[in-house]
Amino acid sequence: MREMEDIFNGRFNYPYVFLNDGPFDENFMSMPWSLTKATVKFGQIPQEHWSYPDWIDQEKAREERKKIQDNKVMYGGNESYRHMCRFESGFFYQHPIMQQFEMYWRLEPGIQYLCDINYDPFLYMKQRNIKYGWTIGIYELMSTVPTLWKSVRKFMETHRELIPEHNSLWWVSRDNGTTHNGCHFWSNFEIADLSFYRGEAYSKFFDFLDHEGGFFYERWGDAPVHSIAAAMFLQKEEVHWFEDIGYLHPGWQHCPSGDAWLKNRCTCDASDKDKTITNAGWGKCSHEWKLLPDTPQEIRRPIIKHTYTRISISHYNFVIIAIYMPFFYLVSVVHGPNLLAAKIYSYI
Ligand SMILES: Nc1nc2c(ncn2[C@@H]2O[C@H](COP(=O)(O)OP(=O)(O)O)[C@@H](O)[C@H]2O)c(=O)[nH]1
Ligand SMILES: [Mg+2]
Repeated sequence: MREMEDIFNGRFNYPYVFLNDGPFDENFMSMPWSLTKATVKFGQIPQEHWSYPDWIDQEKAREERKKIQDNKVMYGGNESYRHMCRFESGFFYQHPIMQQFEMYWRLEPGIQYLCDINYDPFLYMKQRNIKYGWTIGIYELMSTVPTLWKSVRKFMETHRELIPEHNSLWWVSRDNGTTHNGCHFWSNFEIADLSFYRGEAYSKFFDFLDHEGGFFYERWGDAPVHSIAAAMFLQKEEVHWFEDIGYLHPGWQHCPSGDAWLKNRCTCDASDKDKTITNAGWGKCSHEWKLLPDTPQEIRRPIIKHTYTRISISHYNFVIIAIYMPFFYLVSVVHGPNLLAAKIYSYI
């Protein structure tokens, strides 16, 4: 949060929202006030957004978790991680605090911003009618989503009317929808227009996937769900690669190069092959985005040419949101220092 203030929000003062499945402790809630002048809100997630829907067989879910854990899949045996992924897929934008906001920017523990951001990405998107912004595109661990694409195909067959002809599906499937290549926007960073999630297409899509059960019987992440939805329902011009934003989430970083690196005072090393997403390997997806054909001019959704003064957006229409788990220190003590606990512990 301090970094966010330093590189961007200290000048823009967008409000922060913290959401948690349990109550926040007083100590945690007192911290942000020393870091920001912006409004900070804390919200508890309603139980129905962080629990099993009645069509899920919890015994089967437990057995499947065990199998996935035995196969050493990351977070394979973790039950709360599944609730988190389902919440981030279908409910965060429905939280009562979020109702007043039009757009959001997701923040997570352990991330770093590596360059200054000298303009307002919310307005940048708004002025160009961009619905979804990302920095890192990466391949998925396919063992977490073995049947996701089968479900997506079922949805596509029954909801053709929701899918525009010039979508971005090529980015997630190179064989005309037969298979999923695993490319997804790494959703630990995303700036998006909440109307995308609240609209008919996404709502029906999430509801359909939720009934398929893969959030619990497999380990479907919100990243592939958001990404496939963006690819399916949006045209290329409505999705934007923030190539100029230097960003690190433990594991990978996107480091701008050339003029942007200098101008924005980046601290990262673009040639660091162990961290930087490049045009090869895991990061190939990012660069392949550029190979996606443009939507023909004549059928592009109208690009709204607002000027700053003509759009009546107050700062309070946009929000920076984080979800936080104060109990992970406890987890690390009870279960030993697994990767997740260690990461969260170091953040706390
Ligand atoms: N409140 C709450 N947040 C969680 C829980 N599990 C994960 N999160 C949050 O979900 C986001 C993703 O979790 P993270 O551990 O970073 O997983 P990764 O980025 O997929 O490796 C972070 O914002 C975490 O704080 C949970 O059980 N409760
Ligand atoms: Mg994370």
